[in-house]
Parts: sequence; C-alpha cells; structure tokens
Amino acid sequence: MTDDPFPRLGAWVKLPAPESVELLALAGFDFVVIDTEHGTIDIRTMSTMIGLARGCGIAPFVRVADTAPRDVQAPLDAGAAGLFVPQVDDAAAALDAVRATRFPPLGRRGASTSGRAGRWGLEALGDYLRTGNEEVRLVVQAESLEALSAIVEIGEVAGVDAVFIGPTDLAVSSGLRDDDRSLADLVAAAERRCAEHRITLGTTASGNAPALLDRGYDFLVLGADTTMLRQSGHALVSGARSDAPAVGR
Ligand code: 3PY
Ligand code: MG
Repeated sequence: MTDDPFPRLGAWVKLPAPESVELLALAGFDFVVIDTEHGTIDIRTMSTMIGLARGCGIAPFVRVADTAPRDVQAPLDAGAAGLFVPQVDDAAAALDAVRATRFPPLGRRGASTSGRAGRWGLEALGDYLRTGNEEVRLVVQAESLEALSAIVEIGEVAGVDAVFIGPTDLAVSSGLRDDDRSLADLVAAAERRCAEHRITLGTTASGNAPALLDRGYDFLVLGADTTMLRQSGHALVSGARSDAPAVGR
C-alpha cells in the first residue's frame, strides 16, 4: 500500500489503438484505465499501451474482466500501475482479488522479473516483489447494493488500495434508475463511511466532476475515448448542419 495520492483524473481507453493513450496524455489526464472488461483490447495491444503511457508520463491502469491468472498476470507483468477489478460485492471477493494480484505472503501472484514490471530482468527480485505489493494499486469496484453496504469492510481488506463505485452496474444490478433518490442516498451514505474510514474512493463523472470532488471523491474517471470521439464528432456535424445555408437542402 503506497502513501502517494491516487492520480486524480482519468479516462477509459476502449479503442484498441495505442494512440488513444498518447492523445489522452496530451489532453492532460493523470491516468488511463485500459478496459479489458468491456471492449476489444487484446494482451499485445494492452502491453503496448502500458509502455506508451509510461513514456508519456501518464499512469496506466488496466480494468480486468476477472481475477483468473490469465486476466491479471499479463497486465501486472506488463507494468500496469494498478488494476481495476469489477463486481466486488463483499470482503471475501476483495480478499480473492488481493490473493490473485499480490505476491506471497499477501497473495499467490506468480513472480518473474522478465517482463516490463521487472525492467526486463534488470530489477532485483526483492525490489520487484516490493513494488508489486506496495506500489501497484488494487482498485475494487463496488457495483451492487450489497457492495455499497459492505464498502468499509471491502476497502479495509489488506492489499486493497481504493474502492470505485460503478454507477451503471449499480443501477442495473439494483433495478433502480441511476437518478433514483433512494439510490443516491445509499451512495451518499457509502461516501460518508469511506470518508470516516479514510478509504480512497473513486467513481465515474458525467459532467459533474467538481461536485463529486467536493463530495470527497479522491479520483474520477471522466469519460471514455469512444465517448469523446462520438460527442465531439456529433458536435462538429450538428454545428456544420445548423450553420449551413438552407439553400439546396
Ligand atoms: C459502471 O458504472 O458500472 C462501471 O463499471 C464504470 O463506470
Ligand atoms: Mg461496471
């Protein structure tokens, strides 16, 4: 567990194009989350993205689909700054995530300095193990009512660095609309409990980043490369259509 503050503003990378990472770094984001839960990014592309992010000075996180060794080992060996693990409903699931992603004695991650995380074999084994257990961050996603009510127990599992509330899956799994008042109250209560217990907390923003930071969130994912492209493309097209002379249309 590192004492360094969590990088604050991030973006999902969904397109299997390493250039997305470079563009988001130039845009000023502090971190990217390369999304292998949703989207079509393969291991080769994910590893290239991690190397590129490091070269551009932006922290590369990877959202894994699951905690099977094949899901977590490749991004960790490729030098991810941390992993986002979806659908962690209780402390037992958080402990599973720790066991899958940390070296012994905390977990059962396999060790090899041969990848980027071990500086291609240059890193001393002890430094590689320490970095993997103390500097690489494990973010678990709270995406159900069960997870919201157990958020402190989840966030306090040794080896977990932060909890991330996933508003879309939370709404879907609870059967409530994402603007439902009772859901908003449960989220606000979870935010307060995290603040009381000093649990690092993140979520996605949708145009409300300043309000969320005011409410105590430590880090936010502001959007996805796909959404940014669609929205700015749409704005350009509709601007051009509305400004175009009507004649001949
Ligand atoms: C969700 O909202 O379900 C997410 O996983 C991220 O926004
Ligand atoms: Mg989700």
